[in-house]
Amino acid sequence: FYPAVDPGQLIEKIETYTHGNTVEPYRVLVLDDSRAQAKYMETVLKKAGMTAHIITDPMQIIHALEEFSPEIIILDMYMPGCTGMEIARVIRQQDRFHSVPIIYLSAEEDVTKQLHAMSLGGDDFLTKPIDPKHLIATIHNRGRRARSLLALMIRDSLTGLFNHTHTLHLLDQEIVRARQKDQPLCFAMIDIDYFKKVNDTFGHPIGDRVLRSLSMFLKQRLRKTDHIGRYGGEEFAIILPNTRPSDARNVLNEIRERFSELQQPAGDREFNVTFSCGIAAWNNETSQALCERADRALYASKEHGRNCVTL
Ligand code: GH3
Ligand code: MG
Ligand code: MG
Ligand code: MG
Repeated sequence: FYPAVDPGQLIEKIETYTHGNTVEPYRVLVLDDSRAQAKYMETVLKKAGMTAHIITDPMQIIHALEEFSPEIIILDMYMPGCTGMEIARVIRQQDRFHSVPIIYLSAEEDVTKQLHAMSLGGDDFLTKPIDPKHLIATIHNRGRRARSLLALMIRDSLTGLFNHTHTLHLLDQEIVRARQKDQPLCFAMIDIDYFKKVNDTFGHPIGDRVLRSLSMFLKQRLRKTDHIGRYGGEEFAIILPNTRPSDARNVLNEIRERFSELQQPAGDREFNVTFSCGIAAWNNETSQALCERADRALYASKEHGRNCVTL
């Protein structure tokens, strides 16, 4: 029933398929009520250099999504008590997994039924017994597209920084990490001063260029481990993991000063732009509470006359 896998041969095939390029292993979640089938899938996926997570009980799906955060999901069509399509619907209800590729797996050979299953939230349909090469090729195709789509979805197109939603997602992740590792964590909010005036005086395209200039500036001056997001129009958010409050304040003050000295070109004229900043050090609170405190600190900087950092 289960075709024998020759690991050596399989890996050779996969290397040809991926042109020897090393890709970050795809995280694949498999749900199949047959333990033997699930184990077999696990073997195939691992031999192909993927990270597999196997579940046999449909009730575990929500927990598995949370814990494993899969990039691709393989679902058995028929399980006791529920169908793969029902599970797909549950998966699709989660914002984060709204467009994760779902591959159905079944002995179902009726094409009409296959197409019906695909219309209900699936992306591919593979029939059992599975051809490992076909399975791996399908995962690679779906995975590559999913990753490039995701890369677009998490970024802001003007600046290339992380967008609002992803910045908050990263903040939640960093809070978990700070708690686990018992490390300090700082969150900073930046808002450009009198930006409306920049637009009014020099025009919107020049305003856009200032936003890109500040983005570049932040990227150059912050560490690789810091996360920079465009929080709103002319607001930026910075997550500084493993950073003490006084260090965060020093770094941002330095950046603030250097940026204010930067000459912004506008045709044959030049002008200067400043920003205000508010920092909050994580205090075992929720990300929302942390953001609110950073926002209040930013407001205090504005009240204080702008072009300054408040901790
Ligand atoms: P303050 O010092 O109090 O922050 O004053 P401000 O003028 O910066 O604040 P306000 O929030 O009143 O104005 C923000 C302006 O930012 C208004 C909006 O037109 C402009 N803006 C927001 N997004 C963009 C964008 O993507 N491009 C450009 N060019 N301007 C933007
Ligand atoms: Mg089954
Ligand atoms: Mg603003
Ligand atoms: Mg502003």
